[in-house]
Amino acid sequence: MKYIVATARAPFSHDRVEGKDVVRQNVGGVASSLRRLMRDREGTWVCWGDGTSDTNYQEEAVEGYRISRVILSSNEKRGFYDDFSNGTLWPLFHYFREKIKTEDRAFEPYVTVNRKFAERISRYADKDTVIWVHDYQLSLVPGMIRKMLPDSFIVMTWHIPWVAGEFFSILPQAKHILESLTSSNMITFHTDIFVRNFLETQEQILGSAGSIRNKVLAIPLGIDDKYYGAWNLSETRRKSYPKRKTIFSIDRLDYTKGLKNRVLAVEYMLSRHSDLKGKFNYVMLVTPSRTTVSDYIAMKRELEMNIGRVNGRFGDLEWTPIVYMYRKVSDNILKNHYRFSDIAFITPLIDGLNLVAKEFAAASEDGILILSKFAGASADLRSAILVNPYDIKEMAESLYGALSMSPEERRSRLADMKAVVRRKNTSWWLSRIEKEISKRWPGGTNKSKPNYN
Ligand code: GDG
Repeated sequence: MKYIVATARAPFSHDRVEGKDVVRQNVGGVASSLRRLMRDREGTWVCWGDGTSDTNYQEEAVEGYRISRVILSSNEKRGFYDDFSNGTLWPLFHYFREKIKTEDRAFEPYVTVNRKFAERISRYADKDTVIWVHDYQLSLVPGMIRKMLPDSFIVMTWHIPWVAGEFFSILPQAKHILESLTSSNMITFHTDIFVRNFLETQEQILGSAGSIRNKVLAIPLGIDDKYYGAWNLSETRRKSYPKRKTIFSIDRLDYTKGLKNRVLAVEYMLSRHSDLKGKFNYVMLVTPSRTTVSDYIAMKRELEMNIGRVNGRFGDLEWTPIVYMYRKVSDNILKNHYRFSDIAFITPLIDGLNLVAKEFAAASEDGILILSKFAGASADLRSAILVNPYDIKEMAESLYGALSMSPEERRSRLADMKAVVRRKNTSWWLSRIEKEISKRWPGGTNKSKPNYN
């Protein structure tokens, strides 16, 4: 089987820096899983060339596959990415009703860009190719391809939540998007809840859930457990890690991630337990994201104000409760935090999956995971301490309890989670998807299969 993979973001980009072209890697688990698939299979990865030098690298051969970059004008970028994908679809699919922008203006560039992707894909497709489209930015691509290449085999993987049908119908273009998605041969989500919501939406809007039931599947994305579990760090690094108990989190700066509520939970805990002063640090790493979208700029200001208040209220010359860092860090630094933190505090208000939770479970030496029950990953990580991210008191109490959890309970919870992330890892995810493709498209799977382990 050959693949054409389509994602909005590229696995890496080329930027012009001080007169030279430099490569910028894009962080994120989806990119690394797909890189692995493409390395094992010949094929093409169609993506948006968002680097300042990417016009010079529209087609590029890497590690045995081809990258084909779609170039967008600045107006197309604004309409497709900032306005419709991140200003309309992202808040819609995370239940942020008041943030959904429904002006029709942005839909046109979204259609144009989706068409550019579909045309590019059709240029490379042949009868042996699986076309694997990813995520909400490219929701119209399956429908467009179906018209251009009626016999093609299309898989759609949706990485964010799917909401209840009634909520989805807020979107003026709801029917259009749904018709496109259901023209895929297979659609995968990360959880059973999203599958149920999707089928119910289909029934409400198109009236035909029965006919697509067997092509909609929950196959949660896994992580590369060996990569996160492999330690190559000297004892000096360990010694340089804070002596106090450490609570850790890393998230893109996004209103879905529940950052402010976490700060409020730490504040609540400190206001009730004065004995905790000086005893821990909350290391809060926040990665810049969608920095040109206005909501994100305002949110950063609000978050920093809250962190400042808590540090001002409880900190002193010797102790800053919340150590806040707003930057992207290297994988090694991230793995170091995962390994040595006592507690990971991962409490999104809602999340399609949340790879960070799984990465922490794989890498941690002896840590505790406090996880939002509204993160898709909570369906797999049942041994985490599951919390409601809207309940500040409950979060504060869970944190307080975690700070004094017995070593036996800590180890047993972590061992359970490690077993899950090891079993349902990236290889498992790719094999499951490939197996489901084979069932539905026997003619297309006569080629030899790689072993992903
Ligand atoms: C979407 C869905 C779903 C982040 N900052 C740095 C860094 N990261 C890496 C993490 C992790 C990834 O980025 C973030 O993944 P998440 O799953 O936590 O969140 P989203 O970006 O919102 O992803 C989500 C996902 O798609 C996959 O389907 O799980 O629900 O919203 O891998 O490690 N990595 C490094 N430095 C950083 O500063 N090195």
